[in-house]
Amino acid sequence: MRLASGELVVVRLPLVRPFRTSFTTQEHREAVLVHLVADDGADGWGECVASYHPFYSDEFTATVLAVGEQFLWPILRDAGQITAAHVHELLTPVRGHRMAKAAFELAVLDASLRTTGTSLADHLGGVRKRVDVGVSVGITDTIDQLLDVVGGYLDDGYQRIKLKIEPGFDVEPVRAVRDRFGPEVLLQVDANAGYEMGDWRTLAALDEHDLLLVEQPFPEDDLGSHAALAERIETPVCLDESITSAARALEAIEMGACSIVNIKAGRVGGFLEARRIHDVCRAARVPVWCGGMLETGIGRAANLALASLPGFTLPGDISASSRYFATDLTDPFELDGSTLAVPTGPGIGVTPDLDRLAACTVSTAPLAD
Ligand code: SMG
Ligand code: MG
Repeated sequence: MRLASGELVVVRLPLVRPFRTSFTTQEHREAVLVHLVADDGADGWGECVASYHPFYSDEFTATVLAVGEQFLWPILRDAGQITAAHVHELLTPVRGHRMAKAAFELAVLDASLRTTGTSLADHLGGVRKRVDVGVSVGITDTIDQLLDVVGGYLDDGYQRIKLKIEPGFDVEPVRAVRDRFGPEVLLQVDANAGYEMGDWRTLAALDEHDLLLVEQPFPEDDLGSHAALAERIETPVCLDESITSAARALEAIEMGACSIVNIKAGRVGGFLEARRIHDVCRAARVPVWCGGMLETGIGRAANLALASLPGFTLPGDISASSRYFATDLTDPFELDGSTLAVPTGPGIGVTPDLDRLAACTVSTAPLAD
């Protein structure tokens, strides 16, 4: 297809409760939506996972808008006939900005798959109609508050709980959740790089609580410390921020820095690179699961397609719409047990509700022909 025009729409949706991590507290989700239109009129949507701040990664709303308008859009517009498979390579001259690139690739995928009537899940090689999902629970002021929040999610049906941890909020909350809710709850923790190697004994103290994994304890460029930690603790080490490409995933696995990988298409530059990571991990018998970035229904639909691939054997951070927003941008995603349905319609299978989109829009920047 040949791209003719588009727009970058910044939306802001209040979260139903603030989400505190080791790096910041978020009260709303701000996202750049990439909307692209082909010369035959086909259009597609992609959601950029970047936040309004540069605390999880170096990308944020303003960088996505700038690189999108000034570099990514002109490259794709001027490339003539393209397919989604070309996007990653076409955008390679632009260094970094993987979240912005992923959103453009997703919009191209959505538009082109709508033309052929194929769902993203089928296109990627999905094998499941429903996927197991979990919920990521932010840091709370008190352990009692945490127990209330976790109890509410378990009542909702979630069977896998991820607790955000930071130094000073780790072993005690994990112990409290285990003691209150019992051994059958699938429990894991995410440190968002909040620790250093000197803290390894604290992380080792988590071993007795039978966790599925500990996610990204150390800074993203420090694979060596993750490998050293993995030698010293029993809980499997999972990487999130560190895994930026299939090559990096292979490197981390080969050096023993992780035995489980969190895949976020935005963090790795696109859904096709995410699939390559899935393939690399599957060949190495490393389980993967789909991470989340508080996406609206647009990004969540695409994540569900990714999570339907066979190597995604652990529940993803893909929760129901109600965990995030009073009203989502799309038809709401609703839990059935601890699962969500993989969209079956063409492309990502959802579109923004136009009234809701208008109500959430902060700015719109046209992408001209
Ligand atoms: O989308 O349910 C979700 C949130 C999952 O905890 C989650 N994501 O490091 O894995 C992670 C965090 C990053 C979120 S910061 C916006
Ligand atoms: Mg994480």
